[in-house]
Amino acid sequence: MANSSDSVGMIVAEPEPIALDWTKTALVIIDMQRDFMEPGGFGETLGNDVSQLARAVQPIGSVLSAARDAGMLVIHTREGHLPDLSDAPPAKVERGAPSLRIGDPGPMGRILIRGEAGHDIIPELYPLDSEIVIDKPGKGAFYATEMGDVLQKYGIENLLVCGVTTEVCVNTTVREANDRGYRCVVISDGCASYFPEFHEMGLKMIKAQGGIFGWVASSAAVLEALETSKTLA
Ligand code: TIU
Repeated sequence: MANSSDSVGMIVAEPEPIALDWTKTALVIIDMQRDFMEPGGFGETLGNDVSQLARAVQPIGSVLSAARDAGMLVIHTREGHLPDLSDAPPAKVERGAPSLRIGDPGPMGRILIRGEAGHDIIPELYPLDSEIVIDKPGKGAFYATEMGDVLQKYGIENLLVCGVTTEVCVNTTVREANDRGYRCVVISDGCASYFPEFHEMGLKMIKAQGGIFGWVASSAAVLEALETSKTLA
């Protein structure tokens, strides 16, 4: 991002196109962890078909690669809890009838516990040492984390948001971010849900009413905007 002339991109989005200054934009990748993506993790203990989420990996990978090339701030989040569960509300741990509860030993280590294999990000999207990783105990990336301080420190005003799941951690994070004044562009094919219909409705909820929580754009549209602003430089 050498020149100011290459720092603004126009993304074809819904409900309307949006111009973003890339120097004030972060790519936020939500919870692309083995616990949600692979058999034997938290997602599967809740009764979900984890294969539903695989479709988001390639689109996220392509945007991640372009963001790295552009020098954009990249933030990865991970949902999980301390080994002593002191940050896990009983109301969350005791919820429902999962096959294993948060903290129980599973095939990828203790379910949804920081430091365990299942808590880690999938190899395809693994963070570089230079990238920021936010550990969060809740569904939203702002609650009980340093997210707000990090965005302020880097002068970020816009978020490109992707990850899993569309209607849970992606939506919660976008709602938190929207209330804090960030423009959120959600990457439609870079998100996925265990329930395809919730994915569709989760995206619709964001872009309805003139973009009540933000914008929705495809990974191709984001890549095109990045590429076009580079060639205009
Ligand atoms: N269960 C489900 O759909 N999602 C979560 O519990 N966490 C995230 O979305 N990351």
